[in-house]
Amino acid sequence: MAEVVRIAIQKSGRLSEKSLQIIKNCGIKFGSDARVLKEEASNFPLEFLYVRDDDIPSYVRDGIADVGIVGRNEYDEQAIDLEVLRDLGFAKCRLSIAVPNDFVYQGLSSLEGKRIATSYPNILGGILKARGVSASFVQVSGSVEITPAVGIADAICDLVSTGATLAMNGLREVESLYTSTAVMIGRKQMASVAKQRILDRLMLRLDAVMKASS
Ligand code: PRT
Ligand code: ZN
Repeated sequence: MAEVVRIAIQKSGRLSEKSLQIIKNCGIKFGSDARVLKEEASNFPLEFLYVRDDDIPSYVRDGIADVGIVGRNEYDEQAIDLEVLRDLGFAKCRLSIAVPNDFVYQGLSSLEGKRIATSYPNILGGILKARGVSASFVQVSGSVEITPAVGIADAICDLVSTGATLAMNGLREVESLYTSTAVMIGRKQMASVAKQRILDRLMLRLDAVMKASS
């Protein structure tokens, strides 16, 4: 059987459309029917796996996929040792600290001893540790913005793009800690020489597409 490179792409979410578009712009043809979970391109040895973004780093690590497109935030949070092959530039957002409007914020030290709700305890923990601040984390996987209002956190650390969600929940962004964009990740060593050659061809096209749009 001829070798193919498998790429894991978010099935449905903020990364999906642009991930597919960038591959299409490489001249690669495929159906991208949202109901299928796996499909093969018709004119390039590339196979698509449509999965949840959270699963992409471990799928690549375990060899279920060869490469994947995921937010840098998700990749860094999982701390799985892979290679960032390309920064794709889309899905830009920042990971920020936000506090209720009446919270007196004078820098990260104001978080000392506070409860911070976040879905990114590893990234946040690393940053606070480096800055000598100790706080406790309330780990939530969604609706982080409501936690101060319901009394389970003093502040939050979440992704922000427009800031509208924070404003709607009576929160104020006080510090941006980290910025993220979509990245293409892969293992440090491809599973075979044939796969590496296919990936090299894909990267050539991708670089041309990114250069043309910059
Ligand atoms: O179902 P699945 O697990 O695959 O998807 P998901 O719900 O976990 O992820 P999804 O699709 O919401 O986000 C995928 C990736 O998009 C994230 O990992 C980020 O890399 C990137 N991204 C870019 C964002 C945002 N912008 C963003 N604004 N991810 C989430 N948000 C959320 C944020 O958490 C907050 O709730 O949007 C809200 C804030 O938006 P604004 O515009 O009101 O500031
Ligand atoms: Zn997810």
